[in-house]
Amino acid sequence: MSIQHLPATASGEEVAAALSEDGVVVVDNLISAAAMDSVADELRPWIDATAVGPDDFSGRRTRRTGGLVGRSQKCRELVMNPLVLGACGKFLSHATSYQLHLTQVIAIGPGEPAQPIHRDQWAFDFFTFPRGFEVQCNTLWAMTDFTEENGATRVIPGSNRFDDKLKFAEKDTEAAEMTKGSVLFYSGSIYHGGGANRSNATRAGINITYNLSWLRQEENQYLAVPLEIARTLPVELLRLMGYRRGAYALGYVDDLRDPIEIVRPDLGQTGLGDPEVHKRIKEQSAQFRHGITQS
Ligand SMILES: O=C(O)CCC(=O)C(=O)O
Ligand SMILES: [Fe+2]
Repeated sequence: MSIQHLPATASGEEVAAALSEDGVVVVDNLISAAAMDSVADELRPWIDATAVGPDDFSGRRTRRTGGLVGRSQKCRELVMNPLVLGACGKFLSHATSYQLHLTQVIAIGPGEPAQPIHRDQWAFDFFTFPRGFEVQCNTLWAMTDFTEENGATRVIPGSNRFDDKLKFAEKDTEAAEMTKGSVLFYSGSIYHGGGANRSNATRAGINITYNLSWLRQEENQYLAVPLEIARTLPVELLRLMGYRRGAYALGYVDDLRDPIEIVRPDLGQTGLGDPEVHKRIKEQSAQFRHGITQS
């Protein structure tokens, strides 16, 4: 099976359908190479200041630079890209809401061996989620071209339906080759890993991932993005960062206040999350009441 490619004109539904089917899909040239170069210019000082990884999984010749919402205006636009949010909204629609899971430049330097093949959802303490129950929707934006030689992500299309905790080698996988400005979408359930970089240049991508709001975020957005910066961000982005209740009782502050009120006191009682989430929370509240009166 080979990796499907969709054009930038694809809809969120089409991306989500491909993800449900294969666990992986590339959207070609979602932004132009020139636009991606300007994102890279903004990130350069942060990447240059990042140390290489401490172990084989993070990569001893790989730099992982996070905190991108706080550090980069242009990355905020990638986080909020309408096609990405459309795809995540559909793919994770079984939950009350989803949230930003992590933001990270992954810059794989020359000579880095292949990363072990894994499922990203193993981050949740290796819990085995039911087959077909998706907890993550991931993007990896190509900052450089991704080629077999320079360490394009290795994936096993269709492995979203495999058993859990399997072991694979590089030969079982295929390279997700794509041009700068393209985006690799992949589920938390797909077996994959960063490729070996056998070239003499760095392969860089921006990993922006989203997960169900009832799970913990990999990157702590509340602490990674200083409150003074958070207060300047669009409300939709704040909600995505986790400043809202993730379900009826998740993430409230003191007297059942919605967390967005702490960042934006001006929103007061109107800040109860976006209307769709608020509707679902009200439904949950009714379910709780119903459950209690039945018992
Ligand atoms: O950089 C890549 O191509 C993928 C990295 C990855 O899968 C990870 O760090 O979890
Ligand atoms: Fe991964």
